[in-house]
Amino acid sequence: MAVLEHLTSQQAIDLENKYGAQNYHPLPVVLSRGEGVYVWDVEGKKYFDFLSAYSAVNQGHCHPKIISALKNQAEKLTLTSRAFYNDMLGRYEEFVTQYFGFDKLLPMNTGAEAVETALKLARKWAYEKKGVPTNQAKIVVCQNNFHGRTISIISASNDPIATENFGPFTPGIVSIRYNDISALQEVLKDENVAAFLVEPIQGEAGVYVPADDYIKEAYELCKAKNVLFMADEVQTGIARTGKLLAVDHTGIKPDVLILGKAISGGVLPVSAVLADNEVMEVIRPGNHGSTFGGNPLACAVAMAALEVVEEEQLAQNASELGELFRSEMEKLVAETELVRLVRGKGLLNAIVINDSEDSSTAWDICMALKANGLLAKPTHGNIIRFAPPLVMTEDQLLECISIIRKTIQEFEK
Ligand code: IF1
Repeated sequence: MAVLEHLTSQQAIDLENKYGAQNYHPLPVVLSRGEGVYVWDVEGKKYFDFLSAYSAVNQGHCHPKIISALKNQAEKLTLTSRAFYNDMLGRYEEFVTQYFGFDKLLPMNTGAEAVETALKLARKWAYEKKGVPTNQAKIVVCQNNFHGRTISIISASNDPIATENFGPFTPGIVSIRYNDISALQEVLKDENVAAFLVEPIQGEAGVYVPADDYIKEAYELCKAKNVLFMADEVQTGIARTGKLLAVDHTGIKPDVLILGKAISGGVLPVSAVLADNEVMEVIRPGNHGSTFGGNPLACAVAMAALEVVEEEQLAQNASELGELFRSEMEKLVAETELVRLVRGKGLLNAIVINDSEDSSTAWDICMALKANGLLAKPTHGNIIRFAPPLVMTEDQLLECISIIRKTIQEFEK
C-alpha cells in the first residue's frame, strides 16, 4: 500500500494493530490535521482536543509562528551534533536561562531523558559537592509519580503495569508518600540523600493537587538538609497550570528544573534541565550528552514556542479559563450523580467519575464525548483528564462545557 494513499480510520487502526508494537490502547479516532484547539479525523470530523498531546501542545496545534520558525531553520541547518558548535544553541541557552531565571541549561529531547539527566546530575553533585560516600547517593521520589519510561525512571515507579517484568531495577531510589511532609522529614534524616524529585501536581496519578504549602515546605526541608529540590515540570510547566511554572504558585525556585513537552509547542521532542552554576558545573565534557540534544532546529522551534507563551499571555488565559472550567464543573457535580468531583489548576483538570475504579464508565464517557466532538482520555481509575490547548477562547470553552454537560446528561439516562 502506498504510504500517501488516503486511509479510512479503520484502515489506519488495522495497520497499527498489525505492524505496531501494542504498547498503547488509544481511543479509536484517527487524526490527520490540527489547528489551534481543533483536530480533524481522516473522515473530516472536527473535534476539540482536550488532551493537547498530554500538555505538549499548549500553544495549539500547528501554531503559525512555531511552524514558520521550523520551516526557516529546516532550510538552513537541522543537526550538527555537539561535536561542533552551532549558531543557534548559545542563543537558545541565553534565551531560556533568562526566561526561567537559571544560570545554565542542559538540552535533551524527551521528558524521560531530561529526568534521567537530572538524576545523574544529582548523584554527581552529591559525590562532588555534598560529600556523599561513593555509590551511596539516594534519590527520594513520591508514590504514584510519573517521570517517564526508562529503566532507571521506572525504578522509581510503583505502577505495576509500568514495572512488571522489567527488573532488575536501579538502586538508590527511595519512595515516600506524596503530599506528606512528615514522610519527607523522616527520609531526609539520611545524610546520603542527594535530591528530592517531585511533580508539583501529579498528572498521571489523576491530576492530584497537593496541599497549598506542601511544595514550599518540602523545598525548605530540602534546603535545611542540603538536598537538591528537583521539580519535574514536564507536564505542569509552560503555562499549563495558570503560571509559567507550577512552582510559581508557591514562590520557590527549584534547584533543578525539568522541562519537556510544551517547550517546543509539541512540534519536536525538546527537553531541558535547568540549574545554577553551583550544580550544573559538576557536568564536564564527556559526562553526558545526546546526538540530537541542542540541535539548531529544536532551538529555533523552542524559542518561538516560548515567545508564543509570552506574547499570547497563555498563563493568564489558562488561569482565567481554568477558574471558569472548574466552577462550571462544580455545577455539574451538583447536578449529576455521575461526576463525583473536579480538581486541578489552570487548564490541567480532571473529573472523578462516580463508579468503581475498574469500571469502564470513564472510557465509555470519553467515547460519547468523542461522538459529540470532544477528545479526552481517561487516566488511572475512573478519572477523565481535561487539558485543552491554552490558546482556547472563553466562547470555545463554554461550547466545550456544554458538550461535556450534554454528554454526561445523556449518559445518565
Ligand atoms: C506516555 C501520563 C501525561 C510526565 C512527567 C516526565 C515525562 C512525563 C511529569 C516523560 C510524560 C506522559 C507520557 C505519555 C503519557 C504522559 C502522561 F499520563 F503518563 F501521566 F502527560 F499525563 N515527567 N508524560 O508527565 O516525558 O519521555 O514522554 O517525553 O504516553 O507515556 P516523555
